[in-house]
Amino acid sequence: MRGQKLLLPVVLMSVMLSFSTIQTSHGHNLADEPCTVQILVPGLKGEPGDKGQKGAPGRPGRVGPPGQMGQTGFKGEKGIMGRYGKVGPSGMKGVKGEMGDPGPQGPDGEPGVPCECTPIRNMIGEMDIMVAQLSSELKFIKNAVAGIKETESKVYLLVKEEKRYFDAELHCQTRGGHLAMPKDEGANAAIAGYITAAGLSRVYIGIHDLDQEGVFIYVDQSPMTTFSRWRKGEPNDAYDDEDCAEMLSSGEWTDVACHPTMYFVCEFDKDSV
Ligand SMILES: [Ca+2]
Ligand SMILES: [Ca+2]
Repeated sequence: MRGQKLLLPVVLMSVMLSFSTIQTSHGHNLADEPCTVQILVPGLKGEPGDKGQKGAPGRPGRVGPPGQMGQTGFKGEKGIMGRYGKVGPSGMKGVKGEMGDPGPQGPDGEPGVPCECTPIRNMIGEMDIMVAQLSSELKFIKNAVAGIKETESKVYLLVKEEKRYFDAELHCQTRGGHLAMPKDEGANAAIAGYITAAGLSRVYIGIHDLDQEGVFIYVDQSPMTTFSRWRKGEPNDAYDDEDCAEMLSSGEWTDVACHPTMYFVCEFDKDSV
């Protein structure tokens, strides 16, 4: 650029000098001039040259301003259906429908795995015990319903379960009573009638001499006073092994061993029944 700027004044100077030289040439002889200055004068215009080759395409022009909105054209054809939209919110719960038909039976299941059976066996064992107790209670109630004998103050129950003396007393105690303890003729007769009515010949009653041989007392530890119904020749403590007592259907008593099992009669106070 600097070169171009310097070139312009040089050319102007040359033109001015050329102009003065031309003026001079009209008025004076050039050879007469004492100071000769070599002046460059442009030549005549030459012949037009050949047409040059086509130049490279120019750079793209700047983007023009936006055009005005065109007129509304004809309505286009219907486009293709768009994509489905998002799933909407859940609707209200519908009314319950009617029950369907039962389905077909499913296939058999696979065989089960062995279980930890000990706890289950224990449970079953406990349940067996409970069932046995309930059965016993039920039998007791059946007996009671079948026909309880009673006096003014006592209720007697014939238990048709063969038990040893101690077990028989325990059985009566767990139901709030004792083996029957006839302490007067009325009670003795009631029990005897019960045995006869049941078609039995003997039952345990609550009399023994376990604490002191030959001294019979009632099973509730009360002493035997004036009343007794020993059969003739009894008590005889046969074989030195008869410390308990039974009542025969006649109402008589005999001392017998305590370990044989037989039916028995319980008694309960009416006040506690
Ligand atoms: Ca005895
Ligand atoms: Ca005897």
